[in-house]
Amino acid sequence: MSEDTVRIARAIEFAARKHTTQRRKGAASEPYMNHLVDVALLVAESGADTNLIIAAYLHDTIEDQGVTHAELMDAFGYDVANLVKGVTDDKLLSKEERKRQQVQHARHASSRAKVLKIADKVSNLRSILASPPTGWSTERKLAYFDWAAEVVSGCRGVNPWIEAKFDEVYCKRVELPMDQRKKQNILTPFHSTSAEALALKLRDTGLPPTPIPISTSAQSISTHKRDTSYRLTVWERIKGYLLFVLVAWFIVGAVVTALFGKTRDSPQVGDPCGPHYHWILVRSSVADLDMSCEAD
Ligand SMILES: [Mn+2]
Repeated sequence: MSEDTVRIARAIEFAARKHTTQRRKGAASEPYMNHLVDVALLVAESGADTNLIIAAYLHDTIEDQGVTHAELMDAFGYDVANLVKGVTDDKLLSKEERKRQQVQHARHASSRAKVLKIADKVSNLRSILASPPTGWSTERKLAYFDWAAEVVSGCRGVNPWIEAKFDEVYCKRVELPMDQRKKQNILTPFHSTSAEALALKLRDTGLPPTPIPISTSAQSISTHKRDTSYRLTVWERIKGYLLFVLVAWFIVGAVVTALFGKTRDSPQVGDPCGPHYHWILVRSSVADLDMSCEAD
């Protein structure tokens, strides 16, 4: 058995022991180890070296279990200890400040730490979808997705395969319960991300050997045509209003005729109430005027 295999097995054992009592925040309260295995598998599939796979199993030991850099260095060497340190938040800072710093630090991390960072975010987003922490509203989940995307944006350009994995899970946030308008706002920026582009990203890396089927949600997003059923143009609105006024006019007219039309006699010539009578009055007054002119 190669030395690398033994070191990886040792890292799994170390992580399992350190995180024994820790559980994921999600409703399923999965053992924390599930997250570490998830991250390590992603990192391994992305084509990582042994030390990076080991670091993936250990990536939360300093942050969550108080393991020291020195302890990791003794057990797994300087490179692994540094990789873990590179993805560890300063717990003395406030939660908000830590989140802000993650975005900043991600940009300056080493290429390998960036891969680990992205894998960590992929696993976290998957967990939020599969077993969300109790009490988290859709808004809060979406905020986490967007913050994760911000961190990952500083890590891009190092490994297309892991980046495609992130994009794939990030797209799935439209499956969270939300109204149609919100969904529309979310989908809009993704028109440029096609399923083909995702497939190419995955294919270009050559890993894993068989093409990964892109999730139906990613396909539905990429092939999504903007739903314009409720987005009318100005002209369509004007036509709608005009039609409404016309129909309303006829209805009101019909109602008025039905109510008053038959009780009122049609005006006749000579009828003092009809329009012809007024016309006769006007004509006679004009005739009077002419006559008075002739008199002059
Ligand atoms: Mn983690």
